[in-house]
Amino acid sequence: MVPDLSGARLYAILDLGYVPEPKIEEVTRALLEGGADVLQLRAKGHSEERILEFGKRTRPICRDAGVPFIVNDHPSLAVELDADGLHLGQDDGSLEEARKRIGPDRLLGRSTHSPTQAKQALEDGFDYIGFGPLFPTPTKKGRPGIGLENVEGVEQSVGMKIPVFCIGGIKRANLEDVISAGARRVVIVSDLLTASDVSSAVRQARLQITGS
Ligand code: TZP
Ligand code: MG
Repeated sequence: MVPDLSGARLYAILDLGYVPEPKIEEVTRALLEGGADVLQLRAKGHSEERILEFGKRTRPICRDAGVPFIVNDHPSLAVELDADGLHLGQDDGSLEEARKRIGPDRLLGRSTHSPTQAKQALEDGFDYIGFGPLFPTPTKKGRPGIGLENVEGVEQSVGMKIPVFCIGGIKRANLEDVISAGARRVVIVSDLLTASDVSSAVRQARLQITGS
């Protein structure tokens, strides 16, 4: 059975662009202690061998905490690490191809950058989507922010069927605006990873999103 993300509100990404390698375990624990509902391992520019090593250090922490562990970009690593899911961008191949490689029991997520792509990902059969970047962000350079105008519409059309995680430039400082625009679930990367106290930053964001 594919893990259930219906209760997930805050999706954290362990992006190694922000986390020094010796701190991988510490930051992973802090994200989970603070209350992240999902954790993705994102290690752009590293070899599969290295990412496997990072995954072996983080996967057990997520398993112990009962938090779904998602691998970005690499189907073979998702299988090797026995991840709960795989996240794919628009250029990372089709759902069918990925499903064949990871089997029926892992989540498949897709990054989407417009309402059309969001609806397509739902039709294709993805289990959840990321929708953004809402605002320009150094974490994903070279992509314009798509703004808040379509958040409500995508929530209504797609979010009723599969989880929609708004992403990109979301910070505790603008979270209220994002939620007011209709977002129910968010991904926050740099604002959490660059906080002086990661777990309290997560706790604060969670409180803003869920009220608890
Ligand atoms: N996909 C769209 S925006 C983004 C990704 C991976 C990065 C979001 O990071 P941040 O630091 O929360 O803006
Ligand atoms: Mg990708």
